[in-house]
Amino acid sequence: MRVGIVGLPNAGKSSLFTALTGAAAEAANYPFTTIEPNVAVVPVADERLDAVARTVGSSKVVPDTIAFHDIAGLVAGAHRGEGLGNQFLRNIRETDAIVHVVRVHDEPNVVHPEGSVDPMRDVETIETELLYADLEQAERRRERVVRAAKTGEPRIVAEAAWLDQLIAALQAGRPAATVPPPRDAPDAMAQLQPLTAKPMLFVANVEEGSDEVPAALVAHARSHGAAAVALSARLEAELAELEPSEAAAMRADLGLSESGLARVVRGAFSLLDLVAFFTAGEDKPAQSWHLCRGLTVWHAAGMVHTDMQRGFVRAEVVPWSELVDAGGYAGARDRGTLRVEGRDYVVADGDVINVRFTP
Ligand SMILES: Nc1nc2c(ncn2[C@@H]2O[C@H](COP(=O)(O)OP(=O)(O)OP(=O)(O)O)[C@@H](O)[C@H]2O)c(=O)[nH]1
Ligand SMILES: [Mg+2]
Repeated sequence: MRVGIVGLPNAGKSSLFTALTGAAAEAANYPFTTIEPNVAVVPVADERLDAVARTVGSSKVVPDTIAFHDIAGLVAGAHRGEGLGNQFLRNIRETDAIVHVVRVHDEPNVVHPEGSVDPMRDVETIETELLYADLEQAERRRERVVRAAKTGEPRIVAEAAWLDQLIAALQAGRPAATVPPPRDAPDAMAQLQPLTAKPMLFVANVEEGSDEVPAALVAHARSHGAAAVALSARLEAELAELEPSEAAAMRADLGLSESGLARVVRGAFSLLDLVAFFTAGEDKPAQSWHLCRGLTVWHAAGMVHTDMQRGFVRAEVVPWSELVDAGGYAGARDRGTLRVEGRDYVVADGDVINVRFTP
């Protein structure tokens, strides 16, 4: 899973990124600190995976990861070439979701590119730039598709008509997500990868010790099918440098219940409606994976290895808690909680899966 971080210069993107990695992405008090795309790969801790690994005697635990892409700040007018941000948007076209960092804290020492702190104005600025970036891309694509549509091929004709609709929507300020692709060209959206069709998680960068998302931002997120969490990016970046026990003590002092980062990771996952499944064997790694809800064990096999999908025969499936309860695969087989499933079985959250395949 890949996530792109967007926001105005100095909104706190690199601080959040630093917090996420515990590493030191450059975070400094002047706009455009980030001029190279930065990618942080964050493991998604899962206690269920740890329990499965212990039960079957796995050699090691390999949690699934989220890759966060930190890019330069966008400014109003980025689509006309203002600032540096626009050129970096293409680095996040291939991500699955967007984290939008909004400055809420009022620290006078941190320069604001617009001269004042106004979260909802800033949200609109960024969303407008995302719309323009999509519009530019859709127009470029339409030029090519219109030429190709002369052949009369139904798929291309349908895509051209869809692009007309999409362009009109973007011009009217509506996100690409509101224009579903046509039946004759179902992959048109996936090919274009518009930013405004991606699930969005707002991160309100609040003052230290607060964990409240401003009501207007909550309402905005809700009306756009997005989610919102609050944290102090600077505080989280500082806490990431401490020992976990020290960080927990400091969090308790500040009255913060949960790590802001746990909220970001959970928020990102809930946006995408994913289910976790596990693979594990004795003296083999125990691994977690994430798959869109509703997909089958055949899709799951393809995530683990293309050979497994190609040569798929059947899968042995057991819910993680049943496996732990039965003390291992043999016990689960005896109890009948380990089942044999065909390729159309829809994966459930927490399934432990062993694929049988012919290489
Ligand atoms: N008081 C306070 N300052 C913060 C917070 N988050 C970030 N800052 C400060 O704001 C400044 C800019 O933060 P960055 O994380 O570098 O901002 P950015 O969004 O990556 O900025 P660009 O890369 O220039 O687009 C730094 O001096 C941070 O220490 C916060 O939660 N509270
Ligand atoms: Mg930065």
